[in-house]
Order: sequence, then C-alpha cells, then structure tokens
Amino acid sequence: MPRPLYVTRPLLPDLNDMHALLREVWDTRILTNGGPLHERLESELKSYLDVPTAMLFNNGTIALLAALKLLELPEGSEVITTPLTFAATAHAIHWNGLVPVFADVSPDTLTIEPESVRKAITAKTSAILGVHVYGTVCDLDGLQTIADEHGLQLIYDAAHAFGVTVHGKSIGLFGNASVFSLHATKLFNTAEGGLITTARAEDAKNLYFLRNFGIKNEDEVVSVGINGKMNELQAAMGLLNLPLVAEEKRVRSQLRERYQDFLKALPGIWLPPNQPGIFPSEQYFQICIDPVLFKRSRDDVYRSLQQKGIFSRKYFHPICTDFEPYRNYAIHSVRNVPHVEIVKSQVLCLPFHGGVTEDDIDDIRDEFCQ
Ligand code: T4K
Repeated sequence: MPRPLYVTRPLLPDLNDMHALLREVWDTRILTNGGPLHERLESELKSYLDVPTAMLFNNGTIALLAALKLLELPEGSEVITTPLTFAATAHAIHWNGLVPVFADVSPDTLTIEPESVRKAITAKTSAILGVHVYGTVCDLDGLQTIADEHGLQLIYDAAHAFGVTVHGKSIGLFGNASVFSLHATKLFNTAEGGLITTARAEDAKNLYFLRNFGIKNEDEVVSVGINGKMNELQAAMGLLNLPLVAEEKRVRSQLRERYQDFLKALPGIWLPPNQPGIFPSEQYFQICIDPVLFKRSRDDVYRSLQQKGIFSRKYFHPICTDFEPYRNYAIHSVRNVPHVEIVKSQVLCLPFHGGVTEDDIDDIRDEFCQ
C-alpha cells in the first residue's frame, strides 16, 4: 500500500518526453522571457479553454495580483470576497492597496453567497472577487446581477476550476477576468504557474505589460508591471501535462462516485453539490462532517486517517478572518452566525487523484463506516 497518501498528487509527464523537450531548451538557451515553449503552451491553453485571452504567469498569486491591477480599482477601495479560500486570495487584494471585505458562503455550495455580498457593499466597494472554491462554480448570475446593479467589477479566483464549463461555456469567460493556479497541487500543473483568462481580446496587451515590468520595447516602459513571467522549464511541464489531464479527470470522476457511494448514506455527512450543466474540474473532493449527527468530529476523522498514513486536508481552515492580518475583519452575512464559522470546523478534503488505490478506498470507507 503506497503510504503516505496525500490529498493530491501532481501529474508528471514521462521523463523521456521531458528530456526530449528540454533538449530544445538546451539547444536554444532561451530559458524565459516568452520563449518558444511558453508561446506554444499559451496558444494551446487559449484553444483548450476556448477563450480569446489566456496569459501565462509564474504562479497563481502573481496572476491574481496582476488581474486585480488590470481592473484599475481606486486605491483603498473595498473588494468583497469569501473567507473560505486560500490565503493568496485575500493577500492579493491587500498587496494591491485595496481592502478585503469578507462575505459569508452559501450552505449549499460553500461559495460566496450573493445575498451576503449585498450586506457587505458600501460606498467604497469597487469589486467582487468570487472563488470557485474546490472547483464548485459560484452563483455566476447572482454575482453578476449585483455587480451590474452597483457598478462593480467582478473577478474570479478560478484556481480550482481549470477546464470547467458552464452549459458548454468556458468558466474563464465569466466576469472581468478569471485567475487559475497551475501549481503542483492542481489538476493541470506546471510545477508553479498561473493563468489569467478574459473574454476580451484587448486585455492581452495590458496583461502582457503587467507580467513583464510594463516594458513595451527597449526604450519604453508603459505601466507598473511586475515580473510575472513563466519560464521555459515550467512551460515544458505544461505542454507535456496538458494531454494527460483528460485521463486524470476520468479516474478522479470514478473516485468521486466511489466516495459518494458509501458517504451518501451516512448521517451528518455533507457532500459536494451536483451542479447541473457544469463540466467539473475534479480538483478536490470536499465533505463536511457534522459532529452531532455523525457522532464524530472532523478533527477526529482527520487524525485517525493520519494514523493510517492518509493525509486529508482541512482546506480552508483556518479561514481568512482567523489569520493574524484579518483578525478584526467582520464576516458580512444574512445570518446571525455566519455559516462559514460553522463549516470551517467541519470541512475535510479527502485524497483525490489517480494514485488512490482500492486498498486506500477500503481504508477510507472503514474509517467512515465503523
Ligand atoms: N487561490 C486559491 C483558491 C488557491 O487555492 C491558491 C493556491 C491560490 C489562489 C494561489 O495559487 P498559487 O500561487 O499557489 O499558484 C497548496 C498550494 O501550495 C497552493 O497552490 C494551493 N492553492 C493550496 C490549496 O494548496 P499547501 O500549503 O496545502 O501545500 P502542501 O505543500 O501542503 O501540499 C499539499 C499536498 O500535496 C502535500 O501534502 C503533498 C502534495 N504535494 C504537494 C506538492 C507541493 C505533492 O505531492 N507534490 C508537491 O510538489 O498549499
């Protein structure tokens, strides 16, 4: 039994294929700054995701910073987001000189809840940053309606939503921009990497400047850009991993069914929502454990699995408002007690990747069905 078993396992290309592709890099000695492999990957991703603009970055966090910068939000203005996310989401807002404001999550999806967003709007609000957390798609219509009503920009952290479509339309086309992470822990990875997509072809030019110091040519710097460039080694990983994504998704989708088969009958276990019309990302398999109904706590299950070498994760506990920098920030909610405050001690992501074996599934089933 291969243990430890982690929550995720990166896709890796065949080492001989990687060697052959790296030969090209060694031959040209072009290592970064928009090399040929980078250009190929960017163009492949544009078609794969069916978007007019797809711009590679060196990681998802820098891509988030750049996407927020693209919106040219007034300094010090407020951006409403979810506290149930990775630290990078809130930090990217803060690093842009903006103020993160937190709104509660929907009990059905655990994504940011439009009615709670309404509660968080002030005269200083400039944007909403939705997160398709675990790959669950946000209430796209609900958020867009609010954004339109209040003249706000809408941006998505799609770190977990690579390849998702909504009634056939790429998730990367919603809102003003979508940001993907291509980190090792993501379904499609370039070891470290990020991607911004938008529905507007004209955004590519500004994003190009934002990721390359604002350099237009040898004599001109036209905007306050950063070093957001993906290098050729990352791009090589991406080119070879992209064709492997479909098979990994197929295996994960079977694993999802196996988990659901034994979990759905158990009292106190919340399962990921089934979202009609949505082609899923298969990024995470998140559940919530109600300690009263299930008669065991999330932390108890987490520790017990760990003793068997199975490393589930409590994503995203602690939530952003538990972090030192955001400790005094409110969570705006339609409830007296925000749902996220309850769910943060219940959520657990089970191992979800092509390396999970039958024995692993048996051990996880035994853990839940004692
Ligand atoms: N927005 C959202 C919603 C995000 O979730 C993230 C990143 C971002 C933005 C920012 O994107 P990036 O700047 O990272 O591209 C991991 C990742 O580092 C992070 O990318 C990811 N979200 C977050 C959810 O998970 P940790 O601290 O949980 O990583 P770590 O090292 O504990 O890895 C988890 C497990 O994965 C390990 O137990 C073993 C396995 N693993 C990990 C790595 C790095 C491997 O098997 N191989 C590996 O190379 O943050």
